[in-house]
Amino acid sequence: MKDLLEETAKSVQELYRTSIDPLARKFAFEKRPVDGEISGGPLVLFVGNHSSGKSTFINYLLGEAIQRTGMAPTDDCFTIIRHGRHPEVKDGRAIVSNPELPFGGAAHIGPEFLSHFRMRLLPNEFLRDVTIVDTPGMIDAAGPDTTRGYDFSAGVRWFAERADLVLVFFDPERPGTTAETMTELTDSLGRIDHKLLVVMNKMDQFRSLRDFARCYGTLCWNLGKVIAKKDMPQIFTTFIPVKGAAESALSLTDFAQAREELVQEIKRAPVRRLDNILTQAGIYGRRLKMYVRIIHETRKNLTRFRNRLYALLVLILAAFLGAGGYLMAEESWMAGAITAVVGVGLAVGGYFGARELVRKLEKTLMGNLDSIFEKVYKRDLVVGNREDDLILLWKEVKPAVTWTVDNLGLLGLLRLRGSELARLDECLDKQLPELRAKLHRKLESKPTLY
Ligand SMILES: Nc1nc2c(ncn2[C@@H]2O[C@H](COP(=O)(O)OP(=O)(O)O)[C@@H](O)[C@H]2O)c(=O)[nH]1
Ligand SMILES: [Mg+2]
Repeated sequence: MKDLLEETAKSVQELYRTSIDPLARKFAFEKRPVDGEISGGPLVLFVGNHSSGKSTFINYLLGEAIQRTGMAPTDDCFTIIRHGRHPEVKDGRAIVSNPELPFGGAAHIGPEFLSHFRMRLLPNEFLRDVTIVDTPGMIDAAGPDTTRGYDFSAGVRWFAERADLVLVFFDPERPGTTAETMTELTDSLGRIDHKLLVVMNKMDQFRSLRDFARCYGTLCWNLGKVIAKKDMPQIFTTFIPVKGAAESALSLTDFAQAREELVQEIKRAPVRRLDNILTQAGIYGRRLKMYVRIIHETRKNLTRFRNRLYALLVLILAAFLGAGGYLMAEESWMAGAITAVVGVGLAVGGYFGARELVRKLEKTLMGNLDSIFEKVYKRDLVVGNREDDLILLWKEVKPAVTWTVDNLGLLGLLRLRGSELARLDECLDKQLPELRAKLHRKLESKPTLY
């Protein structure tokens, strides 16, 4: 599996380098995942409100009491739990400054975050294939983050974007907090639903089946409010046997079974990782494509207008110079010279006027980006059923377009060449799908991995 992951990561890095990076650089597009992140290995993120049982579940997975657990918010750290030959704890600063680890990007979340960030290396077999991230409770973050002293949401988002599996934990006492927790996750991401698994934990605490049904209903209702897609994420109803817990009123066999299924899902993280490396490259590539197409179209409108203005000025200048020359030769030297000078004056004044007009048009065009998007994607919006996808993508791409143009100006960007777009298309429509097909063929020949 490790070999397959390395091989895929290498192929994808190569695709980035040949077909994606040159265009992204040319158009100052946002940074792609760095090579270390691509080859970083499977990551499973645990989120949810405090005391929903995240740390207890992690200890259960590892078969040893690694993380502190308890009813009070016991832990306010993001903890990466990773395989290492000797037990060791590293602090945030050491983690982000180590180029061999794929977590350097977390430095951007800020120094306060780093003081709530640590890594535990453990010689635990389970961690050979999966790295786990435990997080502090989420619910306390529903309001503005004044009490924590660091940007908790940014931390969760950063990890959620990179994770291959995001487990969202809830417990029966707080099914109503689902909406806040999910909003926090989905709002700024939108694209993580494929890796979300919802875990309704502490099933052993229900007093009756009615109690359970009510709670499950509340959870689904809240999920429905925040998940736009038709398909619900999978919900695992489970519990972890803890010492001293009261005897359960419900039969627990099924819930124990669900726990084993959940463990299997976590063990499959490497397979998800493979898929995600490709998906991530595809999403980045599609975003880049939309971004350059919109910039290209907007820039084309502007340069066409500018060129026409300049052509008009040249015409005016030529007409005056011509008339001046004619007057000089045929009528009077003075009249000819005056006409030529007026012509040059008009052209110079016109040039500055034209520059102002071009600037104004750039502003207008940038204010009308939505209609430019509709024009460029007219066909795709009408035919095929990709409309929602495209509009969602545009929502993400638009701020990037605005940011670049605000900073560099449309005319400060170079022209998009057909061959560059063709190369990107080839990567998105041919090379990436081929890589995926090849991968699935290889995985099918190793059914134990599924
Ligand atoms: N009865 C019961 N208690 C649990 C279960 N999972 C966790 N707990 C207890 O709930 C408390 C909070 O768990 P913890 O793992 O610290 O929650 P975290 O804040 O989400 O990491 C601890 O006292 C655990 O023993 C469960 O499934 N059933
Ligand atoms: Mg915990």
